[in-house]
Amino acid sequence: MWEWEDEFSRLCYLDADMLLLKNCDELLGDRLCGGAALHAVPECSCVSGRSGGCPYLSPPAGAPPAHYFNAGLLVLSPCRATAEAMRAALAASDLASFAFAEQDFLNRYFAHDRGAAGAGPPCSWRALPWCFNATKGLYARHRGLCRLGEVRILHFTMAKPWDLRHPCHAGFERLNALWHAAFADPASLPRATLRAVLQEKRERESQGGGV
Ligand SMILES: [Mn+2]
Repeated sequence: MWEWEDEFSRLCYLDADMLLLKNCDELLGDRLCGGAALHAVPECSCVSGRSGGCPYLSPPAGAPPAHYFNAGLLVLSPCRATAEAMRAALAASDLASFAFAEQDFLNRYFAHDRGAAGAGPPCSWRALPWCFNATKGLYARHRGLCRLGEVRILHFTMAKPWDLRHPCHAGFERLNALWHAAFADPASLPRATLRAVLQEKRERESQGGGV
C-alpha cells in the first residue's frame, strides 16, 4: 500500500472482517487524518493481556496505557521511501517476535518512541476515535463506551460471524446478526442497525434508567 504514491495521496485500509455501519468519508479528510504518517485506533488490551493499562479504562488501572493500535483499520499516505524503510526494518527484524504478525510489525515501526533511531521519513502514528474500529473486544469489555449507535465500523475480531460452528459466539449475537443481515442483503443493513441500536437503548433504560 505504501508503494502507491503516484495513485493515492491518502488511503484507508480495512480488514475483510469489518462492517461499515455509517459513513466514514472523514477518514480521508484533513481534519481527522492530516499530519501524521499513519492513523489507527488504539487497541483494547483487556482481552489480549498486553502489558500496560487499557486505554479505554478511565482512569487506567495499573501501568499507563499501552501505545498499541489495532491494524484492522489504517489510514496512511503512500510513500515509496517509507515502503523502502519498512522493508529494511522488516529484513532486520526477528519475525518470531511478531505474535500478531503485521500488526506487531506496524506497531513497532510506527511507535511513538522510535524517535530518530530509524532512518527514513517521519513515522509515528496518531490515534483515531474508537468508533472507526469497534472491535468485538471493545464491545464486550467496555459496553458503557462502545454503544452501537456511535459505531462507524464494526470489527469482527476473534470468532468470525460466518464461522457458524465456532464455539465462541455467545454474547455477540446482536453483532453477528448485523453481519448476516448485510451478507444476505446489503440494503437491509441500515434498518437492522437501527433495530439493534433501539434494542440496546431499551436494555440500557431497563437496567437502571441510564442514558
Ligand atoms: Mn480483522
